Amino acid sequence: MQFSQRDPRWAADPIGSSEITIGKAGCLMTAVATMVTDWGIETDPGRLNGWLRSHGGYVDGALLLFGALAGLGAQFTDYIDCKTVPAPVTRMRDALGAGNVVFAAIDWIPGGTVQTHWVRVLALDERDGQVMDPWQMPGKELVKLSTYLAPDWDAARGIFEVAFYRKVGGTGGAPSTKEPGAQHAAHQQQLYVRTHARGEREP
Ligand SMILES: [Ca+2]
Repeated sequence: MQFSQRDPRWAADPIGSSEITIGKAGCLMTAVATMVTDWGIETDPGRLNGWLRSHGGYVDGALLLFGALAGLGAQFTDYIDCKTVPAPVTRMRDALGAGNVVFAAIDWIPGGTVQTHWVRVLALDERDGQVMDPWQMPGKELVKLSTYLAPDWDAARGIFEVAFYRKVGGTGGAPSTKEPGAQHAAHQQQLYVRTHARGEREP
């Protein structure tokens, strides 16, 4: 499934209880909507936003809680901060191969300060990949990862954060040996997207 955060059906809707719109800053929520849809829940970014609003899915108005999707059949399994280390490309590929879903934060103006923007990774190799980019206009969401890579960057350099999801009750592969322990997982459930607006700068 592909969705654009700028689709006029929901672009002007406020995220959660905030005044920030999906069209401006709803990249991750829109990408998440494609996962939930692919895993059998009939929804779209507008409806998912409403569900999250009424099910504790947002922190501070507009920040998406990674762990909030369990009620829709998507278990948040891990978050990797790779702003200062190479992104775990092999692990991401393995997760995709096992039928899991991977979201990545990229720098939408590649180089310098990171302008965080979330996309869903569909395929990945060392140099490039295919992503579902919610910023693109409706019908144009499938783009190359290299859209967001500076000329001297590979995939490991151009991905700054990664979130992994597994289908609840699905057959998406055996648990990884890198699977976080229970305590770690509980901590991860509290993680949310701190930089929520495309165009905003990191603190
Ligand atoms: Ca930048």
